[in-house]
Amino acid sequence: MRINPDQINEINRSSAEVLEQSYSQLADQLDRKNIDVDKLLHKLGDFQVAIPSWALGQGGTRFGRFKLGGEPSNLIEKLEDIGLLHQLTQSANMVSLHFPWDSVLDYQEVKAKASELHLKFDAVNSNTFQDQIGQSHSYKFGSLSHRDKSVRAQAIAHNIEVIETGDKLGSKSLTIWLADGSNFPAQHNFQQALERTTASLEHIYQKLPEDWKLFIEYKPYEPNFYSMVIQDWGTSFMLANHLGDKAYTLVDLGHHLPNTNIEQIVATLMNQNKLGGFHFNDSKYGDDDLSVGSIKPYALFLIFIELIYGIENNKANPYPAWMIDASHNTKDPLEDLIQSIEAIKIAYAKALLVDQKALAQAQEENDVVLAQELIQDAFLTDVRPLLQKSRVKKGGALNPLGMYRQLSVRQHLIDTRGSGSTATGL
Ligand code: PSV
Ligand code: MN
Repeated sequence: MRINPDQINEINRSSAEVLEQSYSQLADQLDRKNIDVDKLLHKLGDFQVAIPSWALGQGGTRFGRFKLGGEPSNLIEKLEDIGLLHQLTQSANMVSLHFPWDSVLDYQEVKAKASELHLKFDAVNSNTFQDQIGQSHSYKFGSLSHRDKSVRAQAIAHNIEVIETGDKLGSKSLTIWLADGSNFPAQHNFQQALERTTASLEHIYQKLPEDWKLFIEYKPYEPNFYSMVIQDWGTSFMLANHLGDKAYTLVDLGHHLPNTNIEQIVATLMNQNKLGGFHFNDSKYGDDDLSVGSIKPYALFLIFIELIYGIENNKANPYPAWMIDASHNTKDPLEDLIQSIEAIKIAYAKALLVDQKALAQAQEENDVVLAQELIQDAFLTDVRPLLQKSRVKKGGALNPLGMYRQLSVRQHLIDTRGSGSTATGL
């Protein structure tokens, strides 16, 4: 489905007056604080986040999966859904593919569809956490860390194949989320599992094209519940350092134990020029279960303050590869992604409002109270008119979620794809 741009403009027009009022009020307020509003609009307009191809269908839990209807059942349809999201939000011009879920049968067709929708291919993801039909060896007891050399070889070969596929599509990075670990004490020899993983990663790294990056994701638990081989940012950082300049740590917000100070991890990694990738989500208890900003929007804002400081001051750290990575079984995934994009941009915009000079001064003077006031003043500013203005300027929807509903997009997708169509993914 494609929305006619005239239709977008027409719906926008019905709220244009209200937007002008709220926007000019906010612009005046920011002006008085000497904030360059045009610069802000540009930064917000430029911000793009990758959409994972596996987030377009209804998520499941180990207890089951509920029917959604109209899910994309092939890669072309997945691209079309992301194209729609991009049309509405103007902030989702990248797609992150996951293999073998996204088998590419015709590269030309896939590339042509992506360029028609103004989409680029971001990081590609390998999957050595599930067994595929016809696969010679099982990953039940691990993949890159497996005791058996032939299982490791199979997992290495899969990662290399993913690089080759991504290369043909124009991707420039591989993300490895390694699900290997152990479910029970004494199941693994920790040191040996880490040694085998390091050696496997070395093989993959050798095959990485010169202009590519390798992102190493970490996760404290799940699918293994006693230990994970790459359990935390320290392990990921150590591996990335060991492999070389093209290897980086990837921070997924949901992959921390409760109350972890993620903003400090971000700052440390950027200081070391090793923050490569970033997965957005939110969680109450664990992993990437909930929509971005639905639980801890203030924590996300604090994280963005560090990200912005790092982007501006640690030039040797690459610009992070942003992606949304959330999975739950209740919402329409497209609505969820619209909400997530909005939450990310709200946190980003608020963090951009922080008066960096005044903050540095307050820190210099150990003025703890003023430092807090400065960031909270930014956090408490309603930045939504800025987001709306920047979207409308780019041809997107003033209110993406409202427009999605007004145009009955899901019903349209159900009518064209059927109520039983299912997407591959988690
Ligand atoms: C599993 O936790 C996970 O959500 C990881 O964060 C990966 O990025 C994603 O799945 C895809 O493998
Ligand atoms: Mn992730």
